[in-house]
Amino acid sequence: MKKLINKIDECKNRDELEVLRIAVLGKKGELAKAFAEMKNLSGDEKRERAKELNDFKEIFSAKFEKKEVEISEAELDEKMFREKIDISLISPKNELGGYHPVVETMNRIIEYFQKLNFAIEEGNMIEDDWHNFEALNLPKSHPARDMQDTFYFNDGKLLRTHTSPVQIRTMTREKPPIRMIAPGTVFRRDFDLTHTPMFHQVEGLVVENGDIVSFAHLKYILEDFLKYMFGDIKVRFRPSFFPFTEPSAEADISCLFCGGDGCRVCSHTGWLEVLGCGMVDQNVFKAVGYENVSGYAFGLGVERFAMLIHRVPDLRSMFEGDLRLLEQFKN
Ligand code: 2U9
Repeated sequence: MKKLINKIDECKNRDELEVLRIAVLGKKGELAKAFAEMKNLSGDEKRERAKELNDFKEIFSAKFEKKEVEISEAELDEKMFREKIDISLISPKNELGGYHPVVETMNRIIEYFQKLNFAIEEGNMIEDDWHNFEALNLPKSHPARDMQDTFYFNDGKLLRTHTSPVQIRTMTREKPPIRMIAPGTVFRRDFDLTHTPMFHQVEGLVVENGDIVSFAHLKYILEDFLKYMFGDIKVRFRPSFFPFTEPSAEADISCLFCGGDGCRVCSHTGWLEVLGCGMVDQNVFKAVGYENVSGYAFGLGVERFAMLIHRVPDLRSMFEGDLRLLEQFKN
């Protein structure tokens, strides 16, 4: 029986220990057998043997329990070691994205006007004929209204061709003074080297009661804005025409590529056209029910700004999502 006690030390894990427990203390185990064999002994011998066996059971059990704890602890240690997390390992590189150049440019434009207290109005991409054309003094005969130039839905609604309907809605909702910009997506049936069917605009509108807003205000703000966007450049205003402004002008900046000497990009003029503007046509004010007011408005294409700022030559690269381009704009 002593040998059985030594066998406890030979057990290397829980399973071996359990096998031993059943072999010794189990119903058909060594101890049960030894007790059964006692029936042939005489009274005194029986008592002595019973004490011997009970002592054995106590010693065996005590040692067995101790071993059980030892094995549990060893197993836990081993598990902890096996499942250890090495917090000193260098983690895989986490690639961060960045703003698309169009978004980044849009944000920079918004930032300029926000500092001057212009409100930002978004409006809807689906518009009706009145807000997109009629109220903006675009006659029924105007080519922009043609199916060739505008995306129409079957119910007569359309995808806005500029963000101007946002200004119309703001004016019909609010009274002057108004100082706002409308940044957003616009749609035109145009697709070639310099036009895409979807692009982004920022338009601005300032309206005051009475005859106090002049072309000088418009010139001052836009020149300051263009210098903020493009840095150290010259700005010039050329007479132009838009149905919704009178008088109208286009603003040019000195060519970013040749500094004004003339190159292929500026068609050897030394100037790049960057935005349109003008005093809001009184017919537009009439359409929204404004009387005795004055105001100026302007509009620009965000993709064109982004291309000029980043010296990207091809408009289509703004829409392709090519990582070789985009990865240069990571933060
Ligand atoms: C209202 C009154 C007037 C917005 C204006 C332009 C001139 C202009 C073009 C720039 C490049 C469109 O993206 S582009 O093709 N825009 O030249 N936009 S004045 O005039 C308004 C707008 C709303 C109520």
